Amino acid sequence: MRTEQPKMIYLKDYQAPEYLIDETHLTFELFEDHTLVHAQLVMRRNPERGAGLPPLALDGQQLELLSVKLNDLELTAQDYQLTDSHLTLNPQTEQFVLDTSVKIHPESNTALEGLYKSGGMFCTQCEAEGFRKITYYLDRPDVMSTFTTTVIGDKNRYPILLSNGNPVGSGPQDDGRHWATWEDPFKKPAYLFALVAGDLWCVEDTFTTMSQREVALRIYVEPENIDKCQHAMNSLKKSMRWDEETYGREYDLDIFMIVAVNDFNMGAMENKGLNIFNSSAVLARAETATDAAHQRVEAIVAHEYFHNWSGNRVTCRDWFQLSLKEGFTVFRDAGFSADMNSATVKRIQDVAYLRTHQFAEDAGPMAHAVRPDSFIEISNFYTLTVYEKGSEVVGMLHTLLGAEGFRKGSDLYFDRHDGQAVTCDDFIKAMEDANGVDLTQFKRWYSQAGTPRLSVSEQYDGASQTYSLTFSQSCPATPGQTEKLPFVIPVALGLLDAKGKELPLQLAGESSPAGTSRVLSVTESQQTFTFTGIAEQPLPSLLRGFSAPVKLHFAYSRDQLMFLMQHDSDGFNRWEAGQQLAVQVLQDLIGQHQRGEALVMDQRLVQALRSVLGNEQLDQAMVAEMLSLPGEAYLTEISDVADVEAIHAAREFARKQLADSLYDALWARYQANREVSKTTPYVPQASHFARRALQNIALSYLMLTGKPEVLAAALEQFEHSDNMTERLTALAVLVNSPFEAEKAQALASFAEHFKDNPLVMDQWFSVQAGSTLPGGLQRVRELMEHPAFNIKNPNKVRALIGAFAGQNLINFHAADGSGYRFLADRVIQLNGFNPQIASRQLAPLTRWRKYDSARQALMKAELERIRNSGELSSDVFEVVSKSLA
Ligand code: B3K
Ligand code: ZN
Repeated sequence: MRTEQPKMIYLKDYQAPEYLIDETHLTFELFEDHTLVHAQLVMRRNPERGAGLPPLALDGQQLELLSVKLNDLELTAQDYQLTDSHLTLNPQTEQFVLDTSVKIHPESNTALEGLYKSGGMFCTQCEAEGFRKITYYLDRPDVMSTFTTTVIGDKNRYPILLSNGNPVGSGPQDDGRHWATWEDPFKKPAYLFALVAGDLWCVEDTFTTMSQREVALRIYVEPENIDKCQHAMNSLKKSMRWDEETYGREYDLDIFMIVAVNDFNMGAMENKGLNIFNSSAVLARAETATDAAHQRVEAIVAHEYFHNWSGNRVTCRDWFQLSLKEGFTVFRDAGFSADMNSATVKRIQDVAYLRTHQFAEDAGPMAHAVRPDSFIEISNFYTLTVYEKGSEVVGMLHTLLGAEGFRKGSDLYFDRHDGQAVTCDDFIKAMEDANGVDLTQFKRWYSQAGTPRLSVSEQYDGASQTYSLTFSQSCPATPGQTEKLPFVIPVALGLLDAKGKELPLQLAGESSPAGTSRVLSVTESQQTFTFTGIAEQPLPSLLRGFSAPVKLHFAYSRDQLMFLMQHDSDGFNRWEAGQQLAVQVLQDLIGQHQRGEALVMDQRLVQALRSVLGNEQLDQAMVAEMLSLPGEAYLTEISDVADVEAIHAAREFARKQLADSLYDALWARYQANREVSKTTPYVPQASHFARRALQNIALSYLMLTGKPEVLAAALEQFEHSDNMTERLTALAVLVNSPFEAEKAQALASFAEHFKDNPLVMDQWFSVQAGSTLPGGLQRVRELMEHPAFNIKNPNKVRALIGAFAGQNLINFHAADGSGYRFLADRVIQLNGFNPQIASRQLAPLTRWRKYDSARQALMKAELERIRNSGELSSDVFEVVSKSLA
């Protein structure tokens, strides 16, 4: 908790550190009621900062200082200053050795930052600024040191003692305790430090790198989870190979370890050689984890592994540069997932997520640039903008430079900056130098917040056989940024003739056509491109593969969208045409609902989806994606004022219409796929994911008809599936159905069967929290009393409270404000023990400007109540104060 008003920190104030740390030697003595940390730091004046020996201010929070020695001489209280955030002393020489001993309390650390206990295990989370809760240090990423770590603990409780690097020694002590020493030869910032101690089992494997070095691979888990590690291990080996083949990056240490912990604030952490994971991002097997969970494990294992180069070997100079490692690493893991599964489906899912959630962030009070220029609490900046939009920015470079040019740039970046802490500008500079291009204007993507709008108009001239596209770009004001300069927007496009064939693309001034799909670079506020040799009025397929994170506007008719759905050679754009058609149709229905009219749906949507459903050639995962209507959150994001009831009513009406009209086709595909599922053993691979995705979306439509044969099918799937993907969907459709007896029975039997598996119980909570039937808040309140719920566990908070506020819009936005009050109460409660989770859960309330004036007033009142609720963490303080500003 803070004692004074939190301060804003600015990028423009960055200065290199006054002192450097070359070596860090740590000893941890673990006890049940405290831990002792002895640190020996080999330090020197930073030559970059010139002559003189200014005071040395070490970061440190919640530490009880026991002793300080400078060059072996014990200091007394007159020799240093101690505040609740710093230890300041005066070095006498350019080089010196500093020894400190502190006492800390991991056993009562509920914020899950620094050293803490999860169940019976000690673990750490230091990014971004958690290391200062372990020992006094220069806790900033541009201070890089080698580390030697000795851990001492009770042999029975903590048979496994781990830290970063390679193991160099271990042994028993006389007192029933034992020790282990680890040495990490690669210089790293303190945020990559990790320690684990516990009673853990491990799954072992090896990987031979491209230069034929053998690396030991270990995944450590609590004994009961030892049967759920194979998928993560397979994912790890695939990631290691892929990074060698795609980026030329080889692993460096002799051992790579992953540890699964149950209490973790986010997905996982890339600590050098010792990744610590939320158990939800490691454990997966057919019976307990869905296909989506399997894919998430694969992606997160890859992401954290890829950080070994993009983040660890080359790290960030300061936290404003966070996207340097995160945006790039998300881009890398997306490429990996695309290669392992269906690339088009991966792109569709990423874009749907970005447009729903990142665009909303970019339009709200917390909007910030990919490289922010100020923050109060860095923990609040692990955002969709830094991660997902940051990845889109790297993706645009890939589009503009081409795969080969991009690889030249990444090679140069890694070679030039290995072992350094650098900036986004350094990354761009490497791309420029490797390709001989000037990316000055492109860099605006790093500094300007907000989602650009790109409007496109066309002009066809039959006489000269020319076709022109005029692009106009603009970007809305965001907090602290009113004027925006034009971005570089890569627009991948094609032109279709009346038969759906792609036309050769030749721009005015070019001597011959260059392909049928190409990338235009839009760099001005308004810019026209003219194609020649166009014999008939074409239909443009714009922004293929979503080549830039913008809101595209082109006045497509519904018939044109149906045409693109059928004929576009770009799979992403076929899906996108269907989404745009659905948006238009849903917006009609929303209007009708608002005017109190009877709802009448444009049957072209039915017709379009009928043909998708009948297309046996199409990848079944694509069919499933195309059958999914835009979500309520996306419909909210694209509304000026979101009418929660109208959006929900319109979408549910459309779903029911589709279910009734397409019943036979849905039923046929459902049954065909369920038959295959019944007789095929579960394999986590794309073709199986695709079959189950179509089967499950078909079931959720079919259930809306309320027919007895569908209820029977749902019950059969629920009872007899051998995997969680089918079982959980069956449970979800029952939970959202009017069949009260069957629902109650299914929920009870599921809970009885899985009561000892916390990750499965999280899914049980989420399915109920997401039910849009009336009475949602009451159900959530009751579930908070369930023995499997625990508000101290972040996964439980996300599964119940997060799912309710983020996914159950009709219940959360109840007109009486009860949902808002409930969430504010939880935020106030969480603020008291886990500020990071409190601040994350706040997000739905920050979007108050999207709603009608009555809801705005209710949401603001809750934000004000939080603001006045007593002592706020800097995390919650920043979000609340920016939201109300
Ligand atoms: N780098 C970590 C995130 C740390 C979050 C700190 N509040 C996980 C990741 O992006 O790989
Ligand atoms: Zn990351």
